[in-house]
Amino acid sequence: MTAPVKGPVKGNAPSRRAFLRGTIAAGGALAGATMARAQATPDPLITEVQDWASGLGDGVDATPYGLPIEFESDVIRRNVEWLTADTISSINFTPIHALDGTITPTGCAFERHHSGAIELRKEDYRLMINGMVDQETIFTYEDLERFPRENHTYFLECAANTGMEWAGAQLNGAQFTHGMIHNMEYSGIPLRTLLEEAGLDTAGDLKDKWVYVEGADASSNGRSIPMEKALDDCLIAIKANGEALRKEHGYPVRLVVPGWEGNMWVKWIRRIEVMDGPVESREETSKYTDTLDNGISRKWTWVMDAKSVVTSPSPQMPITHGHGPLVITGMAWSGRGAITRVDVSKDGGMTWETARLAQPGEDKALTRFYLETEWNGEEMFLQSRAMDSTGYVQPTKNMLREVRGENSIYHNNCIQTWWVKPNGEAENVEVS
Ligand SMILES: Nc1nc2c(c(=O)[nH]1)N[C@H]1C(S)=C(S)[C@@H](COP(=O)(O)O)O[C@H]1N2
Ligand SMILES: [Mo]
Repeated sequence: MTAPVKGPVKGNAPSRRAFLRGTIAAGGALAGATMARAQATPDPLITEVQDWASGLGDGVDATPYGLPIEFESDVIRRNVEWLTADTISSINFTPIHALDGTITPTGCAFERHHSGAIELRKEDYRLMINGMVDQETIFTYEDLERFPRENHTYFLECAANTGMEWAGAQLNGAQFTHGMIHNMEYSGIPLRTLLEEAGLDTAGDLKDKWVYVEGADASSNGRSIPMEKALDDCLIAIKANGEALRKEHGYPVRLVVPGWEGNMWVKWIRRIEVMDGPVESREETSKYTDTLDNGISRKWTWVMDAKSVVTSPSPQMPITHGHGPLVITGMAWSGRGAITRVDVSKDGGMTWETARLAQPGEDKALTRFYLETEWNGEEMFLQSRAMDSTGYVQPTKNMLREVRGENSIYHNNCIQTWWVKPNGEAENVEVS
């Protein structure tokens, strides 16, 4: 068995040496067995010259733009066929169970569209700002590139993420229960800058003013955003993770609405109208609202509340190694601020241990957490519970149901439970 922890360990993690000592003490039989086996049958991977060391690799011209190596070909976006009638107005899911760190690799970042991913050349791109501005303005892509840019990392979560889990544990995998999320570094122009360019007096009285934003695709996906948010931190993004946006994420330009539900992040954004009220479009009335038990729907539920999930172990990431050191990991995020703490429970929420944040939580971005622990085949009901900089604590499913009833689809930020069995397999379950 190799060393369970490589490199320097920060924060409240056990030191590497303590960890190794623990391994030998607790998993002594296992470590001993591994060493004995190595002596009895020499490992050809160690004793023999392998193909990859005796031949030549690919030249630098073989892969002008790289994809993951074939051995990782199962780490892909997947959809759930029965969820939608067709793949045009549909969704797929980020393979969060297999990822680490916080940045979502663009090629496997989930997509959601209402009328398909369109192909729009930069040359054909136009962004119009109209309505209650001094100077109705049309920007080309090149125009946008001439404004000062900012870089920020934010998560985007579809309001429907975890939406199939309201009535009970449904989908057996973190990818499917929590994979309508991605976290990218955006380069873009503050929306405020462009509104000012169109002559909006941002120092004037903007109370009750809104912007209505829409995309160039057939669905247009129009949404109303209160002016305060529009001027606060919204970005007109032209790059994600350092490169041009992918077609499916809104090439060449998308709106970034930090911390707010994914539907507002209009892709292929073509128009921003300054108005003196909201439009009450389809996407903000019959969709993306939450109907309570009394039949009344909650509206303007823009902010994505604090949430977290253990990504490994999980149904798609069973424990396959032996007993002894186990790394439990997952991610946490909050649309209201930064993640300040994540607790992990192994007994369905009766007792909690504080996990180690890989980095201090960042504003409206994913935070990675780890709990380095020992596992000796005992059954676990694994949960994680996020806390954010406003003091908000992620609720249990039952707490959420008490307030929201069971009619909801959207905005389910409840604590998730994975039942980890003695054989290391995991299953999506509920605890009461
Ligand atoms: N123009 C346009 N923008 C859109 C959509 C769309 O269908 N058309 N879908 C929205 C929804 S519901 C979500 S969750 C996010 C998904 O962004 P992604 O495809 O980058 O994951 O885009 C939003 N922006
Ligand atoms: Mo969405």
